[in-house]
Amino acid sequence: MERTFVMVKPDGVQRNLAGKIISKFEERGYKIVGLKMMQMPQELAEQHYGEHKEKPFFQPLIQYITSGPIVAMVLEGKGVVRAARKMMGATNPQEADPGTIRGTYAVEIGRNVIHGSDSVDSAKREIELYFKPEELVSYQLAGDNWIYE
Ligand code: IDP
Ligand code: MG
Repeated sequence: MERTFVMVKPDGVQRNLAGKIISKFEERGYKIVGLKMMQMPQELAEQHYGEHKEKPFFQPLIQYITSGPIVAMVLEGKGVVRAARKMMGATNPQEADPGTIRGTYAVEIGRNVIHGSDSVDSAKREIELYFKPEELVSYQLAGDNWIYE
C-alpha cells in the first residue's frame, strides 16, 4: 500500500483546523499510520524545503513553517500520494478549487494550511525526515473491506 506525508502547517493548527483536516482523509477512507504534533526545528525546515533554497520565498517560508506547532502525519491507502494532493488543491489557494482543503480554508500562498508530498519518492524522503520506523504502525481497519473491493 502506498504511503504519503501530510502536515497541517502552523496556520492550520492556530486556526483549530487540524481535526477537520485529519477528518477529511479519514472520512475518505485513508488510514492514519503515523501522527504527531511538533515544533519544527529550523534545521528540519531547511532540509524539508531544500529544493526551494534559491527561491525568493525561502526565508519567509522557513519563518512561517517554524512559527508554531505543526501536525505531521503519514497516510496509507491506494493512490494516496496523488489523491491527497488533489484533496489539498493548488499551492496558491486563489487557484484552488472550491471543496479542496486550500480552496476551503486558505486565501494566500504563504498561508496555505497544509503540505503533502508531491510524488512517491518525496513521500518516502519526507516520511523518513519526520518519523522513525517505530513511530509508524501497520494495522488493519475493521472497515477496510467496505473501502477496498
Ligand atoms: P506545494 O506545497 O503545493 O508542494 P511548493 O511549490 O513545493 O508547493 O512550495 C512549497 C511551499 O512554499 C508552498 O506550500 C507555500 O507555503 C510556499 N510557497 C510556494 N510558492 C510561494 C510564493 O510564491 N510565495 C510565498 N510562499 C510560497
Ligand atoms: Mg512541494
